[in-house]
Amino acid sequence: MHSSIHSHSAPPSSPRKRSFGATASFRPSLVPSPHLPGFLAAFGLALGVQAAPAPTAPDLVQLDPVVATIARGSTPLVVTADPKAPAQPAPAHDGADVLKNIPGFSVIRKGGTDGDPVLRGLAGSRLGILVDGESIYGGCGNRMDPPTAYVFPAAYDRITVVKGPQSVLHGTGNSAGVVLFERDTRRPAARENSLFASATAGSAGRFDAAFDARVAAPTAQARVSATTTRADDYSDGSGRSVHSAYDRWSANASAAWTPDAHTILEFSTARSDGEAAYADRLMDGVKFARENYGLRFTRTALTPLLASAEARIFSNYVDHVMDNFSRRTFAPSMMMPGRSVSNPDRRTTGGLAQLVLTPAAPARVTVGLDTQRNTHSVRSTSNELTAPFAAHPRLRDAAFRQTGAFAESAFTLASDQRLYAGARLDHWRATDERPAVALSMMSTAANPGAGHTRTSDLASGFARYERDLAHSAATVFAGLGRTQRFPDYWEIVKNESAASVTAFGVRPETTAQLDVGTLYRRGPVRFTLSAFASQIDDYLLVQSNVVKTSTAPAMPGMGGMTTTSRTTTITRNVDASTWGGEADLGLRLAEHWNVDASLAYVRGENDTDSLPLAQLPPLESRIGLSYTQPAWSAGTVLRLVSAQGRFAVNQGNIVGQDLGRSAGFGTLAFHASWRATAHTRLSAGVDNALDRTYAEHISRAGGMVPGFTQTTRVNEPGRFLWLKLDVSL
Ligand SMILES: [Cu+2]
Repeated sequence: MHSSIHSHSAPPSSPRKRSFGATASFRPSLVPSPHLPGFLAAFGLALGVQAAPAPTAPDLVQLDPVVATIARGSTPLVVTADPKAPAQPAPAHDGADVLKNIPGFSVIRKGGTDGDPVLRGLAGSRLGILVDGESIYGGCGNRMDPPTAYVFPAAYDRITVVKGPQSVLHGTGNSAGVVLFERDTRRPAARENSLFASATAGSAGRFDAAFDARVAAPTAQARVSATTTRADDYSDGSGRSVHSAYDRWSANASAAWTPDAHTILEFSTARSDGEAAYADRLMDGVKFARENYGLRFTRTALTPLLASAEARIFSNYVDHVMDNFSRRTFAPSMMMPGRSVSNPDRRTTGGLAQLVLTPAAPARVTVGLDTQRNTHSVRSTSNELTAPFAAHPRLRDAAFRQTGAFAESAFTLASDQRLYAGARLDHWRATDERPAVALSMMSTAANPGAGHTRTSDLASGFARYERDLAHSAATVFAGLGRTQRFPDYWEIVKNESAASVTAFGVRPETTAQLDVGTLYRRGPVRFTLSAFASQIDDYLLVQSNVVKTSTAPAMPGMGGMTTTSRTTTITRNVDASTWGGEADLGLRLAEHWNVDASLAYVRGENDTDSLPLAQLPPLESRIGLSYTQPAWSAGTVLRLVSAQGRFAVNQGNIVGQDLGRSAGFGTLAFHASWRATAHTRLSAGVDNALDRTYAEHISRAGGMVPGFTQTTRVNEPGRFLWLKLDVSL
């Protein structure tokens, strides 16, 4: 539907074009080239400026009657997707949901929303999430709010996934890869207005509405978007209700000044909030408020040597409240005898400055500096009736600061050969501001590391070679990358270590990875293969249900000792290795018939413990068959997931730990779409058409929620019907 996305995924008409495509995918807004108007139109900001004279029609016209079911790679290690398009499973309501149909991704389910995305078995901070180029770190110590919980897909123009440690432009520590949720700012040649609106209704009280309006003139433009999404508790395939209802909304506004074809100054702001039930724990989220401001400046075509300059600053504030009574029947428990509330918050601010240099025709070099700092605080109560949480002061528990310098270059060695290389250095600093460590809701211990500051200097880099074969019908690539990741808040502040009540001292994680693959595109066949093998030194393993015993005098001043034991969750460094890959195939069988198929696999070892690496999804494949006419389409998708017999109970990551073996399953889905007019599209689908009862291997264990049946894992929805209407003017 967006011309931008089509021009990006269309077969490159020349190897040179493709080389720029690959580079641009890594930092789209920095690729000025007068030879590539089509490509430039694909990417906002600087590109839009550059391409200003070429495109005359607004982006948001001509809706394709196609339902996205399996997103595929367009250039080596890069997958792009259209977040506004109808998709199966049901149109996504948050940032994790929208990544589900990209091979290699899986989601750790906790309830109806706010799942944690996982790429190649790596979760949490190993998968970078940038929203309009900005970092957002959630506030919840129990990981109710991954960054994707603050993403409302319909508000964005494009999702780009860069797999592997094969770029240094998007921050540090992204060992699995990085996901970019982006909006375009393009300077139009004349006044133009556009509007995108959509409404989705589905089973279990699902209702979404979204609009995205833009008023643009050559020198200035403004854009406003808003989204809302809600759902009641869904039922699994056996008709058991799952505590999963949610209600979320977002609003974005931006204004840009484009005094000439080479300059953009843009201010943007966002607000969002929500509530969500969690089926896997004792509390629900009653507030997920985000407040955002961003400012960016881009100037292109400065001198023959300096292709562009960009600077941006941002602020993200997240205020989260969770409790055990607002969205469920209050039931006193050992862990929480009273009405408990926790109110963490986090402020993340940061900035970026970078230059794109073109020292010689076949080389382009991006150099820059980026920085972010975030502070986290929390206040809580174990009895809201007698000591309301809001009456407590917010107590800061941790502060993080990162400053990095990076350089990444693209060389065209010959018309069919390219070399990419990059390096970055990061300085990290974290301060532990907790005077005491909470051992449970009811007890604390003095923090032996109170007030301590730790620092690390981390080095990352990569090199990749790409070559076109068979007159550009095929591309093969191989890259070596290394990335170092500083431990995150959950790893060093939330958890204990084996020997102490704090894990503040654990070592950073170092990943070395080989990425190889191929893309093939000729006639009716499209095929991509990405394979990887990695060695992860000091992998930050999170282990739950660790029993710690302590001995203390039975009574002060009296004789005798008592031994008490408690269970806790610790972070520890292990050495690990993983390998696997993704393959996808698109085949045009006949004029209107298409087959799409994908396969994703990852296997990993915890070499220190001689155990399988935990929280790895099993082998998964999807096969889709669709029939497409210009005005309508229909199709079916079969998803097959094998059993997972490789697990390590109680081991995992900051989101979840292994529960044991899981069964394989298959689900069948159907979809249809009709383009009623050039500007109106109606799509519908049924997911899990056979009403199977199943759970993803990596999903969280079902919790004890009053009025609900406890299940081993949080089950996926049963049969789910949805209907979506899009209008683009
Ligand atoms: Cu929470």
